[in-house]
Amino acid sequence: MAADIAADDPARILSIALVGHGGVGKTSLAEALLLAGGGTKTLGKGADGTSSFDTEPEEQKRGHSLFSAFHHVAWKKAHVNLIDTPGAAAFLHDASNCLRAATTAVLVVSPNGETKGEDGKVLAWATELGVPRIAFVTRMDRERASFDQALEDLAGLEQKPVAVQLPIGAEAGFKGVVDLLSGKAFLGTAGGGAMREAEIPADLADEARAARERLVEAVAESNDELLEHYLDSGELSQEELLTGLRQAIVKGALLPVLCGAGGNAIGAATLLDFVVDVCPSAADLPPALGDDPRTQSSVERAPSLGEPFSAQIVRTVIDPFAGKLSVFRVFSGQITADTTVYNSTRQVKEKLGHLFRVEGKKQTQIGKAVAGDVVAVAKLKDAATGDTLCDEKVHTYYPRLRDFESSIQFALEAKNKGEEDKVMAGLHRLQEEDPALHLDRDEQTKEILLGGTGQLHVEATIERLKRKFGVDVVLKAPKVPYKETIRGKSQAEGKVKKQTGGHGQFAVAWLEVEPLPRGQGFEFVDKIVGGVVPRNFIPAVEKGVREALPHGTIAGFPVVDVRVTLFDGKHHDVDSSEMAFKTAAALGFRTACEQAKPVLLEPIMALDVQVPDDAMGDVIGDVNARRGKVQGVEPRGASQVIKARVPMSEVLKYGPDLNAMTAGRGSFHMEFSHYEELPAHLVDKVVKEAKRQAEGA
Ligand SMILES: Nc1nc2c(ncn2[C@@H]2O[C@H](COP(=O)(O)OP(=O)(O)O)[C@@H](O)[C@H]2O)c(=O)[nH]1
Ligand SMILES: [Mg+2]
Repeated sequence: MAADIAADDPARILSIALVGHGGVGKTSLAEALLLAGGGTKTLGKGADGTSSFDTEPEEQKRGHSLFSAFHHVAWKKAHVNLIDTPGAAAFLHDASNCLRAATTAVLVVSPNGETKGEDGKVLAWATELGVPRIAFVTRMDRERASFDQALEDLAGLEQKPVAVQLPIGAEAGFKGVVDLLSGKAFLGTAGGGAMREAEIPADLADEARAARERLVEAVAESNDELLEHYLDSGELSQEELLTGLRQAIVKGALLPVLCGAGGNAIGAATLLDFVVDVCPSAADLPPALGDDPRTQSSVERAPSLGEPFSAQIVRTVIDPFAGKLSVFRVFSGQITADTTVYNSTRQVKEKLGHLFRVEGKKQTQIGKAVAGDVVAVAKLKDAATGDTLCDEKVHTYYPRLRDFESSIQFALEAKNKGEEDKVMAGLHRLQEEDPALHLDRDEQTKEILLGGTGQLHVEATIERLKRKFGVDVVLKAPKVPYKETIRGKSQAEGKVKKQTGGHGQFAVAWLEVEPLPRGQGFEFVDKIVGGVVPRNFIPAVEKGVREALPHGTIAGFPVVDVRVTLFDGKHHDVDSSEMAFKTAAALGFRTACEQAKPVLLEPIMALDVQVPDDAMGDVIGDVNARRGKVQGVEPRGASQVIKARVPMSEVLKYGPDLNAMTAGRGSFHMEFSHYEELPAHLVDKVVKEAKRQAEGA
């Protein structure tokens, strides 16, 4: 197959990740790219189950992607991996992971003034990961579609947009694109993904000339050498233009903007042309930066075949029958099936089985994979998303992928009594697929706690648990993960003394507690002098404190942001033991905390609400009523974005309320921001509720 010949050479491998907010048209564009590349015969659609990307029932039911999906096409002797990512706020973490696999991120945007917070966010993540970026304005066939509007919206983001195409026609009359690089027009063809070459329509000729001029200038300005040459000669050769543009993309100096209508398969073939002709291939990118864990020095792994093999897992798919599939991007070297590799994240060797190319829901077996490619391996024992796989002998470690804190947590129980273990086992498997799920157990109530990046995330997880593992659960009211800390400094004695008859128990630990800055967690300091607590018992003291941390003195919430100093104590040559010191430490810690002005902390969310002008007053009033603080309002297209900080307990069911307030015209994005002290007048209520739950009411 042609695709596989190209896939032997990093210079001919490109991986594009389609990113952008939910509903903008990424999956439709991915289907169009697949059709154009001959991977399918007809344009797939999520709604009728023919999608190659939205293959899970939970995605088809909702009409949007929950997880990234992979496919590939062969185009002009290059191998192009297609990565379709989810854009919904609650699933954006998966886009973040899969961006790591891309050689170019394609920001898919709307021509109707609808950019959202998620767009800026994914673009910034791509920048952080060093993934070059371009933009594609889709749905040009829609009413009031405006390419200029999209360019204006993009100008609000960090990277300077520059048109490399112009749309031919608009709305229902949208027909194709003018390619400013080649000076040719390309028109969509009925039913297929192909584009037919044509003359630039006469009425667009002037506009195209001016736009090309702007493009040449922008490219020249992105590079000192080119600029000098351009100022001297007044032009750039075609070669200089293409190379200069490629360099500007790699540097992030320019954001080239293309257009089309993914839903009608117009502009997909011209996007592939641009990707292959202009975007950097895997070989054009700088080496990946990692560490060698043995020497603790940093290493660079170039995208070439001669380098030691290194790769990072970007996605894990769990199938209850077929097992686990780990999708990884090869950064350097090459790998064949049945090789033993080293997982430097888990510090274990793993034997690879067959290698696969992921094609939507299906996989095809391949013999090897080289630097730049994105492939999969089945049934790795210990590996999870984010892990580095490397040469068994020459080690590489890549930093973990971005962590996502829960912004919501639900307590849940098995619908059928006795299935708790099955629920827990299933959730553990799903967690392997989805590292943004947080699984916990409430020690007091014995409930399973499931945290995620949004209500939608948790609900979809429950649906998948049922479908894949056949267990049903009941979601209880969402829980707010309160924490406890102290405001003052205090010292207390923890003492264990049972010395009546036989072998006794004796330990005394004097502990001081004091607050640490917010977010610092826990620190243990040993200030024992003169051996009043023998060296060998000091770890037991620390352990005793650590074991007491999860259960604070106010309402049993975890204690954070404290420094605990062991500064004095007593021991007995015979009766002291690790157990005795552990218990004494826990007692001393609790007493010290009780005296150190303990307080409750509540999680605060960063909330962005996008609403039409006329709903702004209501939404701001409502944010204030929820103890929120509005930090600013920014215009975005025809609407306003209200940026606020609001306590989590006040926005557990924000979605439906916002819908009611704005008649469905508002949207929001929410994520965890930080912890703040719970206002005094609310403490009683939270403590009572926690006690009620602890008593199993
Ligand atoms: N008119 C029009 N609608 C489109 C186009 N592309 C996508 N859509 C529609 O927009 C909605 C969201 O598309 P989808 O590709 O799932 O968006 P995603 O969430 O970004 O993957 C669907 O109803 C599509 O039918 C297009 O080019 N033109
Ligand atoms: Mg999608």
